[in-house]
Amino acid sequence: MAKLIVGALLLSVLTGGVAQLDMKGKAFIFPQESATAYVSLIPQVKKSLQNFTLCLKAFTDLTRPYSLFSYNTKTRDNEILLFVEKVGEYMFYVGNSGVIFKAPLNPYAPIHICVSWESASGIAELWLNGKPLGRKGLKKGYTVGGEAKIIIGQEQDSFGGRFDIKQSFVGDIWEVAMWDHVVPLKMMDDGCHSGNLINWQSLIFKDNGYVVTKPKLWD
Ligand SMILES: *[C@@H]1O[C@H](CO)[C@@H](O)[C@H](O)[C@H]1NC(C)=O
Ligand SMILES: [Ca+2]
Repeated sequence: MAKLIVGALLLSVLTGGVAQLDMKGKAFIFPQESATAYVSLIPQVKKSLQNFTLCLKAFTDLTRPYSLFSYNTKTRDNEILLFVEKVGEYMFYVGNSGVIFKAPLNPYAPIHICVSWESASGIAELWLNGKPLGRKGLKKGYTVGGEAKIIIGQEQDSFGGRFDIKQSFVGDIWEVAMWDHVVPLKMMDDGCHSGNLINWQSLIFKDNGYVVTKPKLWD
């Protein structure tokens, strides 16, 4: 009973169409190319980051560039960005610096992508579909700002806006998770939903424009 009351309070406190839902088994569909459809993800805790891990699953048949995950602060564009430049080329940005990870071409299959970054060494490690694509270094010693807008479906060039239709995502995204530490990516084979910053099973988000939630098509 006490739990129910707390739940009701929580729902009423979340304003402006923000929802907190268990998205297990579900996916966001971005069904049409647009500069208006996106989902804002709200982290469970706001904090600056010296280390983080980010995982998500996606399916698209786009061959032009598109954004998978866009994290901006008020002062810094591309604070964290996962961006596909072209089929098989994954750009990963921290603090507006980017490195590229190249994957074997396999264009029309769902992807499970995980990336971790550690400030102390600057090392970024990216895994695609359970296989490492190597390690690169960027922004050694940097701290990622905590007051962020986190957006999937569009790529931000300002704080929560300036979207480019030609970088929009069209397709499905599901099981987004983010941690404030480096998680060994070998462990991420399946079930990567419960990050302590973004937790797919207790997702705090707001969808905007033409975004549809449906049962996921792929594991
Ligand atoms: C980040 O990771 C390093 C180890 O690489 C650790 O020493 C440091 O305390 C971590 N920072 C935070 C804020 O957790
Ligand atoms: Ca940008």
